[in-house]
Amino acid sequence: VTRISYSERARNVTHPLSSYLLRLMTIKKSNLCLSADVSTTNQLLHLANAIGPSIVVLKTHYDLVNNWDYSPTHGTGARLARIARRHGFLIFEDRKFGDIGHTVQQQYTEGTAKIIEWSHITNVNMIPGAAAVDALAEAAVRWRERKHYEVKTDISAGTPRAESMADSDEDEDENDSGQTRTPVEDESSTENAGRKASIVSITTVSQHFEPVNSPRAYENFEEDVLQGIEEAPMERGLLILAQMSTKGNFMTKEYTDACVESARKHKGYVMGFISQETLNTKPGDQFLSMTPGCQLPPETDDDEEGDAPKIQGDGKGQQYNTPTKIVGLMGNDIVIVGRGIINAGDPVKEAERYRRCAWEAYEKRISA
Ligand code: UP6
Repeated sequence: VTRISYSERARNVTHPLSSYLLRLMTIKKSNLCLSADVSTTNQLLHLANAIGPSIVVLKTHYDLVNNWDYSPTHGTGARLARIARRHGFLIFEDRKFGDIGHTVQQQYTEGTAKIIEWSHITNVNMIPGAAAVDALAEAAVRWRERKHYEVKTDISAGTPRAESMADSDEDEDENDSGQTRTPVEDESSTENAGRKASIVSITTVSQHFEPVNSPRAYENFEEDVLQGIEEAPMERGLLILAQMSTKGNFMTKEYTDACVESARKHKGYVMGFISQETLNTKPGDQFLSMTPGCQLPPETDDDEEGDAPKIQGDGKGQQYNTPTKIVGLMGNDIVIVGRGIINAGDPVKEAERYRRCAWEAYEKRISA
């Protein structure tokens, strides 16, 4: 269990997206990922907008959404990407690829969903072997090269950036939370120079950024925080499904060790693991561990963590631990919470309760 702070790790980690995420965590004081397992586009975008300030990662299962819109510029993925940029969080499509290398490459970059276009992070179930990781890494490099080329040609053509999910349209209906929000950057009107000038560096802002302790404090979220968050680097990252939260799963220690070996081979692409414990065992390992299977007992009057008995599982194989155990004891970096937040009476308030608990567990860990 590491006692090194997220900000220090951000300075040392090789993967640009891991570094960005660790800085985001420091600025937003959040190590919370929302698992947005809902069945309509509206529900998904509404949740993303409402809970965006509390989270650093939003996890999707795009194939749970009945009316997922596949349009590369106006579809669900593109709109989600805009909300992510606005609130400062990364998107993680929990695709759990698990096939031969050639097939996973196509599933990642082609087909209906074109996951690589809108999702910063995805994951792989390495049961078919490490070749699936090699293949996804190769696909990501090819994609990155193509994007790089597109941006260069687009800049010379006079527009500030080119992403498949161009931000300049007037489509604002993801604001169906009822709140009107100003986009962080009006990309349609800025030139590169203007854009750069409007982005305060993360270090500058983290120096004067006050801790956010209540939902109220988020009222000026955009002004106080978002101006300090640069856009996510145009890189893609992978998490390897090294351990599962489910009862009786077949992920042996031998399998988990092989996942770590594969991650070490692809430090520029693999950000870390979906796991139940930190898997940084060798000096120099800088992987993130993101952990599902997290619920808090219902809140009682005087105790946030709840005096109520621990929630054990969902009766369908899922097993739960509290943020305190996941982050404090097992040394994981990010807790992944789905139904614990989504099914609460007030999901926004509940997300804040999870954020506070997981963040306190982290603060205790690094100061122990
Ligand atoms: N998930 C797990 N356990 C794993 C890997 N992934 O629960 O080992 C995913 C599920 C779901 C989310 O696919 O999207 O994390 C957990 O949701 P919950 O908090 O509602 O149980």
